[in-house]
Amino acid sequence: MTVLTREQVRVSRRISMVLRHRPETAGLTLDANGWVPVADLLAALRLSRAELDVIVEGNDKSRFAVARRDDGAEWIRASQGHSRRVAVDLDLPPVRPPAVLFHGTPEENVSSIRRDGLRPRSRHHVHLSTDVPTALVVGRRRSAAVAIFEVDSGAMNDDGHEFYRSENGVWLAVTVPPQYLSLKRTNP
Ligand code: HQG
Repeated sequence: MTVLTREQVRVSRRISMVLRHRPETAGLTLDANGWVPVADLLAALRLSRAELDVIVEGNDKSRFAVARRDDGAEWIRASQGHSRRVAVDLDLPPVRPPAVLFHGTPEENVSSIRRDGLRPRSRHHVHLSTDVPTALVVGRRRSAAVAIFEVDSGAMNDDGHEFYRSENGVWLAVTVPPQYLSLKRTNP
């Protein structure tokens, strides 16, 4: 995997913004499952195919997926993270999750999460990590003081709550009710 330059990271962020949150700012419309033709994205963002390929392949979290359709046309979408304001159904099958998953969040959210559980907020899903280091990275995007919740995903799934796994390995659930959450550690 190549490390992206600062300019490529900037373009990658712009692609995330367009494919997850605001396609209309690039004059694009996502299909029902979040895909747009690669050719349309390239034209809208004035990118070359080679530039896009570097960004898709060098992206640190494989945020974008490219798929070829029967007619040969290639389409691209963000694998997860869409805003609720964008009507996208990723059409992922429910999958049995690992026994536990983790969620990193700023400490200031702890009491509210203990009371209400994890909510998707502005996105379609709550995002969960398979390990504590990844959850710490997610939490640190927002605060230096991070709390880690452990999710009893096995029990939650046994009780009928569905889980999905995005193409880039992020675990997704619609909500996590408080009874499945335990605070793992604060300020590690
Ligand atoms: C919090 C990035 C108070 C939640 C990451 C989080 C991830 C509550 C924030 C992906 C709450 C929402 C998603 C409640 C949830 N009370 N706070 N009841 N329920 N929260 O950004 O998980 O780099 O929508 O803990 O790596 O931080 O963009 O979710 O702090 O995978 O690809 O509300 O985004 O991926 O924030 O991050 P977000 P997230 P990318």
